[in-house]
Amino acid sequence: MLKQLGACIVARMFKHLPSAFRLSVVTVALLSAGAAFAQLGPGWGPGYGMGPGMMGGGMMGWAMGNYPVTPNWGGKVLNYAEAQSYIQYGQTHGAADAKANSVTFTGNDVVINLIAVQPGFEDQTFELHGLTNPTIIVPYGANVQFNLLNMDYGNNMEHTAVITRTPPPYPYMAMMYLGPPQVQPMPELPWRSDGDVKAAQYAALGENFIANELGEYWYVCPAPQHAQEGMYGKFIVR
Ligand SMILES: [Cu+2]
Repeated sequence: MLKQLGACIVARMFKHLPSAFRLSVVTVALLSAGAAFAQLGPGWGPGYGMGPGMMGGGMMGWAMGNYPVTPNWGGKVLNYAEAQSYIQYGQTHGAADAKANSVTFTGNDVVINLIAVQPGFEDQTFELHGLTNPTIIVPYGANVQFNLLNMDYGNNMEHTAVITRTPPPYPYMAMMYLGPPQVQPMPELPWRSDGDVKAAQYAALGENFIANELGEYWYVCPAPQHAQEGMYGKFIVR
């Protein structure tokens, strides 16, 4: 199991994020230790936190309803310029290999600025470094800041990512099939506020863990039908 970190490490990792994104990170629970639950950062409203009901991989908290991002949605809201800054930051961290469709990280501190359905890319995909659903490779023992920005638009276009040992293919209701997640799952991120990408606001979240178990995982969007349609990529700790 990938070990999740406490608040002090999360705070330390904030320095790697664009300033607009820093407050969005969820201070996650020590899942493997069964420890006390998440402290939620400023601006977190009820209903979007991670409660004891989700302990042990329960996925009951997923159905948040259909909604575009609003300033009060419970996570971080980025404007278009901030979203671009987030993407660019992601493209300057990790080494992309387009041929292998992979992004390899080195060092102890890894920041992954993943995007759900970046404009110009296909529906039901993740992007990083301009690659679609790339294999993400992190070193064993690294502190991983795993961020997600949802740039998709439209009803039922909430997305999130869970890290699991369960390989594809995934059924329509992937969430019922994935088993306990390796990292405490983030809530679903609502779709952007506007069809116009430059006028829109975007939902962003992040979580933090230590990649303290070698092996092959998958990052998967558990929203109904998304993983079935290919919204996943490989995640390797080596
Ligand atoms: Cu999705």
